[in-house]
Amino acid sequence: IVHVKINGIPVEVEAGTTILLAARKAGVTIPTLCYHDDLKPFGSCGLCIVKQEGNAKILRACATPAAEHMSIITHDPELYQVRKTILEMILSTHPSSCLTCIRNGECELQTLAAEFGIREQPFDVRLSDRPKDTSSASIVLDPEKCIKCGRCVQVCQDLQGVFALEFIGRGDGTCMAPAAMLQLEDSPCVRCGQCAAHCPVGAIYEKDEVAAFQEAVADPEKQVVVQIAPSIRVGLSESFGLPAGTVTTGKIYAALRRLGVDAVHDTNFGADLTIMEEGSELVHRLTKGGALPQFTSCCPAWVDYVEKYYPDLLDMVSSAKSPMQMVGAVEKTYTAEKQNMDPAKMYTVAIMPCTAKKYEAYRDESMRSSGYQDVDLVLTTREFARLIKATGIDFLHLEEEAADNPVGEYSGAGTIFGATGGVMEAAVRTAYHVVTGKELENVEIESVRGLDEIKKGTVDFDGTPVRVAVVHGLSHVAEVLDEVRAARAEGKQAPYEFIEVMACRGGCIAGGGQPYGATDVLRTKRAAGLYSDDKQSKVRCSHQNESIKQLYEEFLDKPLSKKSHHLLHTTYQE
Ligand code: HC1
Ligand code: SF4
Repeated sequence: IVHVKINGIPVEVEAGTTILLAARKAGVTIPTLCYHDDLKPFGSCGLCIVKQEGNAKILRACATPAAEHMSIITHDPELYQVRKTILEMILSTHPSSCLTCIRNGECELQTLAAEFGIREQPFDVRLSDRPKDTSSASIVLDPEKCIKCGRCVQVCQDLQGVFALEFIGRGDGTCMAPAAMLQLEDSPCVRCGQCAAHCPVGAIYEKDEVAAFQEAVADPEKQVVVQIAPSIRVGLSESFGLPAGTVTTGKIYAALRRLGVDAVHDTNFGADLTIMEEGSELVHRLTKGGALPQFTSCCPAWVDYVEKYYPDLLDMVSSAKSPMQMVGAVEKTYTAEKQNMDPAKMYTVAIMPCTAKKYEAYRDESMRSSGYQDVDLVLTTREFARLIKATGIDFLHLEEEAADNPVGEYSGAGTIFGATGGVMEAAVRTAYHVVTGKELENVEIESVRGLDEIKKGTVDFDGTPVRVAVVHGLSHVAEVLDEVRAARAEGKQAPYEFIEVMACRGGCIAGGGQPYGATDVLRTKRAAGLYSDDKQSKVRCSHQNESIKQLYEEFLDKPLSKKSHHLLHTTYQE
């Protein structure tokens, strides 16, 4: 423990805590642009400078540990002026197109410029002449807006271990781009969108497809059917000023109807269906043979990553499609048939917390298993929030509504898919039943919950131990994959039967398309929202979902049937 004073306010912090975090504890915010709780201090923006009483040295609060008896001054007229000049210099290489920027109203630079009362640009403006990179189906890179804070590079290299982005050039001409100035689409980018979620300005952002949604709804020839992902119900609330973790499922359904859609569905139904298929696949591999461990397959950035970096392990990835794609395929076949809709006129939309889902929907022929594009359009949570606001819907005061069945019914197991460990927990609830014929007494599997990077455990299936691992954040995924690869090279099985992988830290609740500002505090609150929703559900296991049972009885026959394989499974590309 060290004792410091921040502007005269005494605080105690653990040894090693930075001045920036000590100041937060004292209730003092020091401005920053490059700093982010998820990342190592980078020190590129210089805004967090502070003074130490009795010492002329200026310190960077983000990178300097608080030392015993330090007395820090965070704000005075001189620091104010230096910070203002830094901001003015940043603005001298930044366009003033705030009104037309995707981050208008949600930009960290804009907020600081407003707080510091910057009314003119005292320096000559020099803008980057590098063109926008629109090659990716998921994200857009706009070098003109880049403030060179380095967050995206750190996210991509350190959190995700992908190295799609790096610093290119020097001085004024520096920008963040793929090596050799490749286009994003030709780079190793796996479209996770974490760079966009961490960018403080509008230099990297989701591909905005709100207009396509509006056109579809206005088209009398189209029947618009919308599904919402598990983590939308807990993420969207923040865009409307509600506390993190607030679940707004019923209001989201109501908002969709106000937007004019023809049917409201839930990806959670697809999550239950995925569990039936993926769980049966696991049981098949365990009992009849097949590559083990089996990896989950619902996260498209993870699938992209394993295809690009570990193609030798692709046979271990479950062939089950993601819940989103399963829902799309079911909507254009079973639902169309049942509800007398013409699949050719159906326009299927998925609201997702994820930028990679935009790519997944178009990735290959297997995503057209209904005979049509199974999912026509993917909007991220942020796009969805803008759409609701632009349509003048008073979201906070909407009466809750229900989804349209059958693709609106789901179990609590489907809901928790959105948090790291949730797919594993859901799978165990059902696989236990498939293997033993019994129901789990306690369906809450605490060992796979929480933000530990790699969670391991053994589940007892009535005498048969099943070793599981859960990993999130692609750089940690690489650690597990290296272990699996090394075991295979020795002709052995790594010590797991089933591994859940999510590309983003925390899982989909902190996906690249969720509201800005995710930190571990927020991730924990968002996950808690999903777990409490599960706790309140009457049905908590996928195999107990009546609409799923009916789908098999009326249409698919059984998990892994020929029809299930055709509609609900896919193959991977080396
Ligand atoms: Fe996810 Fe999934 S949980 S991948 O994180 O399996 O995006 O929320 O929709 O498809 O169900 C995302 C979330 C989501 C799928 C499900
Ligand atoms: Fe890197 Fe993910 Fe951004 Fe691609 S989307 S550049 S992989 S952080």
